[in-house]
Amino acid sequence: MKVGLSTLFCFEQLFTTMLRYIETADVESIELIDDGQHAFNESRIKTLKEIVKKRGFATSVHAPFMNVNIASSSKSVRTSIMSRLKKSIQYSGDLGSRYWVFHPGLQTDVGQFSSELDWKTNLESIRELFDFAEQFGVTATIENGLHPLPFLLKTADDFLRFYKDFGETTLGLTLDIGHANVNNQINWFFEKLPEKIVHAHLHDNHGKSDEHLGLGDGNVDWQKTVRAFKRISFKGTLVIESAKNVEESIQRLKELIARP
Ligand SMILES: [Mn+2]
Repeated sequence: MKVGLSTLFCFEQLFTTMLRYIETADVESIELIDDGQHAFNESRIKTLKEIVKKRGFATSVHAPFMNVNIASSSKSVRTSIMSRLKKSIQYSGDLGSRYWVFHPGLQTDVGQFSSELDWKTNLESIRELFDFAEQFGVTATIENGLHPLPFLLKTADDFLRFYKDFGETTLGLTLDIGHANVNNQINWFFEKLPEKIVHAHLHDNHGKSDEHLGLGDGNVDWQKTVRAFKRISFKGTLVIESAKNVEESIQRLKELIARP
């Protein structure tokens, strides 16, 4: 199990400020966000590659997510979203990132009349992204969304239905513990989908909203959660995705991993 850090905690700051943070981060892996002020371009990828090489980091990339709905029922909107996401996949390939993490689609206004259309569009987009990523040597992985946002995939049962409809696949799940906590789903994901979990986002909350707190600042039982990752023989990266108390969270996680 590797310890990683998401740049979400400095997402509001300049790209150059983010670079300074990752140059000194005490982790094995960095998750970069291809959105907002940190959105990738060719020269930024070049700079990132130099830092990644110097520090010996493994990397993953968080796909653009602001105003992104892969289940959009508008053909032109969906085309534009998919082309932006594919560009992100190409950059991730250039960067040499193992995983490219993306959000499931959202129920649209049409969903209340025809929920199957949203579900079907979501499946089609996921297949397209997963296949596209494979061509660039990147593994796309889908993250569990959370209530009250109208994500089509939130609970372990949503994912069971999804995998049944999607068919035989190596598409893995990025288990977001904070999101799962809001939906009371942490145990269910470990119980129902242990072999699908390939990557993870760790942050805390009080079970009501997506607070992205430091580990131990909400009500997630981290000792139990880290034990659950050990129990399923998780081989991936536990990425700290807290917006604050990042240093403390890294140290806490390292201690929990070292505990027998
Ligand atoms: Mn997340």
